[in-house]
Amino acid sequence: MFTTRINDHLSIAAQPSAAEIERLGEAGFSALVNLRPEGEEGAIGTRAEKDAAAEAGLSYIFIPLTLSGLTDADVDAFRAAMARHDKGPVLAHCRTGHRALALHAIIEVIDGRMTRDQVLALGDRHGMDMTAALAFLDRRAARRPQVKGFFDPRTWSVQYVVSDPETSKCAIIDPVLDYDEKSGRTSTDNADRILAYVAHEGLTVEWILDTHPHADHLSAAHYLKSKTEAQTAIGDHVVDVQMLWKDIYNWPELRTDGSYWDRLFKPGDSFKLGSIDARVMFSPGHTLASITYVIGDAAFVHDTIFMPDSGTARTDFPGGSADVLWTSIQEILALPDETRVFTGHDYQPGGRHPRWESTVGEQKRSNAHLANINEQAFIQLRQARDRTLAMPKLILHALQVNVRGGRLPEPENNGRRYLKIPLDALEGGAW
Ligand SMILES: N[C@@H](CCC(=O)N[C@@H](CS)C(=O)NCC(=O)O)C(=O)O
Ligand SMILES: [Fe+2]
Repeated sequence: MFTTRINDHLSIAAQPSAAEIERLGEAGFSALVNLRPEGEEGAIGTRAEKDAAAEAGLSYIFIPLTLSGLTDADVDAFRAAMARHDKGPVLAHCRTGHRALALHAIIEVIDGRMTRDQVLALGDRHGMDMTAALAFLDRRAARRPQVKGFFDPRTWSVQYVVSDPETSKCAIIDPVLDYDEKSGRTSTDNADRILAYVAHEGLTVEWILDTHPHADHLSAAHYLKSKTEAQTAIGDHVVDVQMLWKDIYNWPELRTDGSYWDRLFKPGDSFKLGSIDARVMFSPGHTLASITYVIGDAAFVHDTIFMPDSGTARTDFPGGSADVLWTSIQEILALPDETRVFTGHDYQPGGRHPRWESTVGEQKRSNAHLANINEQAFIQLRQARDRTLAMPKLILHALQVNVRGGRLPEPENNGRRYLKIPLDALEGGAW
C-alpha cells in the first residue's frame, strides 16, 4: 500500500487491503478515513474497512466523495474528523491518495494556513496535481449567495445561513430549537452556534425563514428574532396548517391568521437578500404549506427532495400528499440544471457523513426516487415507504410550537410552560 506522511496528524494512502488496515493500529494510527464512494473499482467497501479498523482498534470514518462533486459538507466532515482524532495520526485514503491530499489542501487554504502557491508546492512534493483543489476553491469563493450549512445530528436537520458577500446581509433558514423529549428540557445550542457564526463573519441577519411548520423539531425562529430583530417569514398556507392543528389540539386561543410571523409569502413572491434576488415557490406535498426559497442560484427545498442517494420526503403527515409532492418536485427540477439544491434533512444512508448540497442536474440524473420514474411509480413507491414509517418522535411536541412561529407555550400561573399531547389523534402507532 502506498502511504505518505503529510504531517504529524495526517498521512494519506491508496486503497489498503483489509490485512493492511488491521496492522494500522500497531503503526500508531488512531483513525482511518475512507473517502471512496461504495462500488468504486478496486474499493473493498465500507463494511470490510469498518470491520478491519475495529480489529485494529481504530476509529473508522466514511466520507465518500469525488473531487468533481465536492461540497462544503465534505470539507466540514473531513475537518471535523481530523479535529475529533487529535490523539494520534489519522490515515485518510482514496484510490491513490490524491483526493485525501486535495481535501487537506482545501481545508488549509479555507482556514488560512496555506496559500495557493503553497498548495501547488505541496502537490509537487507528492507528485500530485492540485488543479481540482484550486478549482474548487475558486468556485467556492465566487458563489453568490454564500451558503453555510449547520447539521443537527439529533434531528438530522440542516440549518442554513445564506449570505450576500456584497452587503454582508444574511438569512437564517430553518433553525432548530433544541428539545429533549425525555427530560422536557429546551436549549439554544444550535441557534447560538448560528449566531456565533453570524457574529464571526460580521453578518447582519435580515431574514429568519422557515420552509414549513416542521414536524420533527422545534423552530428557533422566535428565539433568533429576539436576538437579531430580523423579520420572520413562512409560506402563507401556514394558516391552513394552523387550522388543521388547532382542531387536533382543541386550542381555541390559537390565532390562525399567520400573525405570528412578520411576513407570509405567497407563491411567486419575490424579495431581496442584500443585493441578491430571491423568490418563493409553493412546494406542498410534505405539508400543506411547504415552500422553496430560491435565492440567487440556490434553492432551499427542505422536505421535498433529499440527497440523491436518499430520495424524497414523506407524505403521510396530516395535509401531506404524494401526488401533490410529485408536482412540487417537478417544478423544482424545472429550475436550471446548475441550480444548487440545499435539502433540509439528511439521514446519512449507508453510514456516510451528512451531506446537504446537490444540483438540479444531479437530482434529475440520480435521485433514488426520481430518476427514470414516472408519476404513478413515484406515488406507489412513496406511499409504500410511508406505510412503513413511524411518526417523528417530536411531531406532537413540535407542531404546537411551530404553528406559532417557534414560540413556546405561554407559562402557566406557576411560571412553568407545558406542552399538550393529544391522544389517539394520529394514525400509525409504533409499539
Ligand atoms: N425518525 C425521525 C423521523 C424522520 C422523518 O419522518 N423525516 C421526514 C421529514 S420531517 C421524512 O420525510 N422522512 C423521509 C423518509 O424517511 O422516507 C424522527 O423521529 O424525527
Ligand atoms: Fe419535515
